[in-house]
Amino acid sequence: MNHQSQETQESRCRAAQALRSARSIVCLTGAGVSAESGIPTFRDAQTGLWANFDPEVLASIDGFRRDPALVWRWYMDRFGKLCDAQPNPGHIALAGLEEWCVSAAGGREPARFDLFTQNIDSLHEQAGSISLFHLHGRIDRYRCDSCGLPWEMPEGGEVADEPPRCSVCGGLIRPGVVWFGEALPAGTLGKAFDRTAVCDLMLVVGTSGQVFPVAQMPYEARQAGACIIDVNPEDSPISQLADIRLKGPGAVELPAVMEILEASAGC
Ligand code: BJW
Ligand code: ZN
Repeated sequence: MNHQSQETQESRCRAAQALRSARSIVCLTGAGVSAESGIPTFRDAQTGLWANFDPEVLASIDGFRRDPALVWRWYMDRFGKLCDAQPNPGHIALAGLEEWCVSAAGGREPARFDLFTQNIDSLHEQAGSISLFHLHGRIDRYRCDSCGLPWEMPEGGEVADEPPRCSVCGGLIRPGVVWFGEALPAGTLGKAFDRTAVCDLMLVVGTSGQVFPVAQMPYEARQAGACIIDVNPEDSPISQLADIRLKGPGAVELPAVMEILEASAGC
C-alpha cells in the first residue's frame, strides 16, 4: 500500500471509529452527494445552453420576478435530467448507515441519525433514507407564487416554456424550492439547528459550505463539541474545520466506511 492509500484507509478507519462511538449523528448533504448520479453540482451546472447564466441569479426570487419564463425553463431542464437519475452508492451507504445506527447493529446501543439535505432531488428517499429533511425544498413540488396553492405537474403532459398560471388567482406557478432571498422552511430549519446543538457527530457530504444559514451548521456543531467528518474531493471552509477528512467522492468514501463499520473485526 502506498503512502497516500494508507493515509486514506487510516482516515476511513478513524471515521468508522467515530461513527461507532457516536450516540447522536446529524448528516448534512449537498450537491456533491448526487454528482455520481450524473447530476452536476450547483456551482458546476452551468454548461451548454445555460453557460452564460449565473445560477445565483436564476435561483433567486428577484431572478424569477424579472424573467419567470427563463427561470422556469432552467428548472424544467434540470427536472428532466433529475427524472432519469438513480441513487448512487453514496446515497445507498447513507441509508445503510441510518439503518445501522437505529437498529443497534453489532449489539451496540441504538444511535440517533437524522439526514438534512440541501438537495432538491429525491435520491436520498429513493435510496431508503427515512429520517430525512429537505432544507431547500424539492424540484418535484410546485405552488403558486402569489397565493401559495400547491400545483400538480400533469403526468406525461408537454412541459410548457413558460410557468403555468394558478387556476385560483392567476398567479405564476413556481418550483417548490428555496431561492436566495427566501426563508428556509421554519420547522425544518429549527429542527436542523436543534439537532445540531445536541449532536456528537456531524457527517458533512458534498457541500461547498457557501450558502447560509445551512453553512452555519458545522460551526454550531463544532461549538457544541461534536466531531466533524467532511467528505469532499475538494477543499472547502468545512474541510478546514473537520476533525476527519475523507478527500474523495461520496460514492467511494461512504461505502468504504460502511464496509469497515459492518466488518466485525473493525480496524
Ligand atoms: C463532491 C463530489 C463528490 C463534487 N462527492 N463531494 C450570511 C452571510 C452571507 C450571506 C447570507 C447570510 N445569511 C443569508 C445570506 C444570503 C444567502 C447566502 O447564503 N448567500 C451566499 C451566496 C453568501 N442565503 C439566502 O438567501 C437563504 N435565505 C435566507 O437566509 O433568508 C433569510 C430570510 C429570512 C426571513 C425572510 C426572508 C429571508 C436562502 C438560500 C437558498 C439556497 N438555495 C439554493 C437553490 C435551491 C434550488 C436549486 O437548486 O436550484 O440551494 S442555492 C444552491 O446552493 C442550492 C444548494 O442547495 C446550495 C448549496 O450548494 P451545495 O450543495 O454546497 O453545492 P455546490 O455546488 O456549491 O458545492 C458542491 C460541493 O460538492 C463542492 O464542494 C464539491 O467539491 C463537492 N463535490 N463532487 C462529494 N463526488
Ligand atoms: Zn394562486
